[in-house]
Amino acid sequence: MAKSMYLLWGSGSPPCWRVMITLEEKKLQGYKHKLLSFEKGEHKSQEVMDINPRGQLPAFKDGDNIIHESIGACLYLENQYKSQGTKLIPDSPAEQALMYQRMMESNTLSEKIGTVLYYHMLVPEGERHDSAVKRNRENLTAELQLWEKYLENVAAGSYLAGAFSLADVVVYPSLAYAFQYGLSAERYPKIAKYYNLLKDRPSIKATCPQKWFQQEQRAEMLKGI
Ligand SMILES: N[C@@H](CCC(=O)N[C@@H](CS)C(=O)NCC(=O)O)C(=O)O
Repeated sequence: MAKSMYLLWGSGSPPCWRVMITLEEKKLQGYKHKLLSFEKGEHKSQEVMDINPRGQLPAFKDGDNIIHESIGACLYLENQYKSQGTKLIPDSPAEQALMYQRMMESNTLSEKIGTVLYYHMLVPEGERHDSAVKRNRENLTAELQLWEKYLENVAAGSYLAGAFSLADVVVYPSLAYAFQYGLSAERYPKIAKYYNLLKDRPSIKATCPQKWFQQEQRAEMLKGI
């Protein structure tokens, strides 16, 4: 069954990582995949555009079924393979509600991390406005403080919505990405504890972006947030 699946992905991309973690958790190893280079613009290739007309990664399909949104792909895999591997959507209404809530809130988290990073990456230094830099950083700080609260009682087996779930699959890569870009573990001790509790989970370890190990130094764009 995994043989009918094809994932086009880029290393270091949190949305791609989500899908890969889900495939591991659902014991779907053996799926076909291709690593593409953002630097070389391979995400705009015809092969990607045929699956995802936005030219973004991940681009995923299962047979003729295309799901080119990472959260959609994670939900699809859990629903298609409910009884296989880890159960990623809890049964209890309270935990399920929390899981969906946190999972969808990850969109805001990713957007706020992206706003700070892309402003830095895309706007040349002399053209940056202090007011925009300040506002973007303040918005991200407020967002991270919220996640710090959400993770107040984090412990082994007690993650974003109780046991490990799709909420963690979806949120974890964005938080790991933030640390990769210099987020301070001292300022966000609960997020750091969460990061450390999950970093050696087999599905996460097996799929952790190789690109991050190749960098000489971590980037520092989120330092001081
Ligand atoms: N909402 C999409 C976002 C995908 C996305 O933004 N992918 C980035 C990599 S992290 C990308 O391909 N960027 C290249 C571009 O937008 O041209 C999802 O969750 O799958």
